[in-house]
Amino acid sequence: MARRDRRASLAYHAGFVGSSSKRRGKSRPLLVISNRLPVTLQRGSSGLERRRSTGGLVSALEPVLAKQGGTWVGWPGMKLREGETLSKPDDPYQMRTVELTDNEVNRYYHGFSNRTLWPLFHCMAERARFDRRDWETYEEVNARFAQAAAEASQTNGLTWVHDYHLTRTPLHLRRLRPETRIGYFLHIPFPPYDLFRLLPWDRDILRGLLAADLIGFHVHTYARNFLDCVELLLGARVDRASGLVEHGDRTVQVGVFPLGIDFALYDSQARRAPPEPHMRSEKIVLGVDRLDYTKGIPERIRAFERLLELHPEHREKVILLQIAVPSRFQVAEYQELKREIDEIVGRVNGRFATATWSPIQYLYRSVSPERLAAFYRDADVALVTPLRDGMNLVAKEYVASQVDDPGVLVLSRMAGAAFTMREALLVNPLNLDGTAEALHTALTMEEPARRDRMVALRARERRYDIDAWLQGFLEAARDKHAKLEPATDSDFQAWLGRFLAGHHLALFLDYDGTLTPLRRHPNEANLSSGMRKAITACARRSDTGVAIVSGRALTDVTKITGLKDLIYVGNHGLEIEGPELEPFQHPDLEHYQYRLPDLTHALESMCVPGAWVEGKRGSLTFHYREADRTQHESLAREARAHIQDAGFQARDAHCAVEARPPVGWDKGHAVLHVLRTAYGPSWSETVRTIYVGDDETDEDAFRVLSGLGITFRVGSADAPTRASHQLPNVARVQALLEWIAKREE
Ligand code: GDG
Repeated sequence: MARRDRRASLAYHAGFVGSSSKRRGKSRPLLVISNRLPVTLQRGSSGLERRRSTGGLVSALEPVLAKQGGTWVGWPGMKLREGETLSKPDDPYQMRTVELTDNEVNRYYHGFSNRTLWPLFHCMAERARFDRRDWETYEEVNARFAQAAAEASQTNGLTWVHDYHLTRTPLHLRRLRPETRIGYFLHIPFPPYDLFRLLPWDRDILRGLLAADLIGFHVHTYARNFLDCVELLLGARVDRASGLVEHGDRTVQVGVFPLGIDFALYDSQARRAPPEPHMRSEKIVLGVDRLDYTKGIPERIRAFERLLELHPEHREKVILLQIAVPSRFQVAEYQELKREIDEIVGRVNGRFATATWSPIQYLYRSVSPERLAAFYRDADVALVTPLRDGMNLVAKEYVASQVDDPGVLVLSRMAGAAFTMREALLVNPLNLDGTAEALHTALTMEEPARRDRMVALRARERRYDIDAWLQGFLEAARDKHAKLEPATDSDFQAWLGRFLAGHHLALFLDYDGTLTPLRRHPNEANLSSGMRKAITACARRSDTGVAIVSGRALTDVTKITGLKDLIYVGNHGLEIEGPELEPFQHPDLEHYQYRLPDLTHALESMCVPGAWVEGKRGSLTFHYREADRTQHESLAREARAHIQDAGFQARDAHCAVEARPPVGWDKGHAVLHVLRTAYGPSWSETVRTIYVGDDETDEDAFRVLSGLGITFRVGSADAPTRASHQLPNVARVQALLEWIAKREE
């Protein structure tokens, strides 16, 4: 075999990012977070015993950390007793445990991870269970992983979060360590938009992931699905060519990094492994999987049965050796699957077995790496037929182990591996006849043809091995300059062109944080001349009405904006004024005005330097932006308590707490009031509505306009929002207004 043949090239790696396959330079310590640690603990007679965990993620990452060093944060699989530790002095990297209660294991791991995300992400929606309590526990546990990582994190290294169990961890970590570099890699498929949106927490998962700086997938299809979801569900701007997402005020990279294996290790293990006594004179078709319904084991056995029906010449000459490693046995479906496989194996063996031959050998256990190496090396065919699989490492390990007479790989086209392993015989795992025929082709293929295919497969896997994957990801993660070009007129045209065509526009604009950046003191937040011009140009159009909507008192927002002929909404909607509009004042405002002095007094008495009270008619805001950061939380807590004691509603704003009369009237009510009074009760038929705002209080307007208008949330996109679109900053708001002002009549 042309073992040193490096000519076979692979354009595939030139994905969105991470196209390099250069060897690693100076290595930095890594912080890896995954659900499971690479070792699983068992308590035996001699105390704690460590076993290597089985599964693709550990196979991929263990060699990386073993060579590079660093810290691995994860769950050890059981509860440790007082004084017990997992680590040993000669471990090449540190392990830090996250402990879980039985309830958490049930709801976070068996529940949300394995009964919700796992089936849904593998496009098996009918198997997915949606349970709010599972989700809540998942959220809590994800936050705990982030906390453990923050405690362990090195200052200069990358924190690398792995897999579907921890989709919310990047967001929790970002809150704890705003400046840290976060990478995320998903080991399973990412489903298409139409399936993903079945998840009641779809947006939360996306926001959780987008808190990372770099999000990696195995293949382009998954990355494309993810970008579709981000665009359609979060209204974020995406650039598919460069794999960039504008998520609020941050740019996130999305990359394709097909995982490779430690090729040299599998190659050398195969050369060293002693012959396996299980291997007999018959040809061997090998299957190796965790026992999982995604792996297509029943279908595989039926396809093998079909081979024996269609091509009886293989009877007594071939056996299927299926190794199935026990997995997730607490989940009922896995027990059911185990029963189903037992039955099919029994039936097929019963149907075809002779005195000296049984067609299927089924090992329901894990085998040692040495034995696995021998099985891989000596199998004539590897039958790898998952119904869906993120990548599938077994296919790659088999190829790396073909050091003698080359075998043939029969591979499901539904595995991520099929995107690159083109020289395998690719099959549809649900088409039993097709798989049986491919198996027949594999078993009867002449040696030169087998060799040609295997040479190409091996060359690619040797070149794009685990080191290349690691290097590609780390290089991309270090790139701090990836930035999406700001939104342009063509983006605005795409979002709004058809929506606005031929209609009058009611444009609602929040003031602070939307039309001006937030300043130390509200008095300093003046409109720039460019913004002033843009608003004026919008208002000048006969088909556009502009309203400024603010939490400031009406007189204050009118004065600081200083533009005539606009509608002004002050005090979060409690006061409204505008040309040709009957002035509005909420009837309860007077009543609450009399209750303000006591509250003002109470809040002023707790003002430390940098904190102050802004009085308004019937409401007030307690500001603490300029106070020492360490005091922020306690100031907010104390202010909320005072506000509630005084009978007002407390709402958090940017470094401020607002005291609002509890009258069930907010910016959303005010927007509807303006629309109805200015445009009549059928306003939704004649007017198009756009609302642009940056904070929590604007969510009330986003909520009432959902389905009725187009809404933009400005700034950070980490908090949940009802807005249909995102804008990163005030400059883009201005660009949007400029486009609105000059749009076609
Ligand atoms: C997830 C994704 C993706 C299996 N049986 C034994 C054994 N194994 C090892 C194999 C291989 C690993 O387990 C299985 O990896 P896969 O990739 O096939 O599948 P998942 O566990 O589902 O992994 C998958 C992977 O993550 C990585 O991103 O490829 O798509 O689902 O390494 O060798 N190892 C030993 N004895 C066994 O009996 N020693």
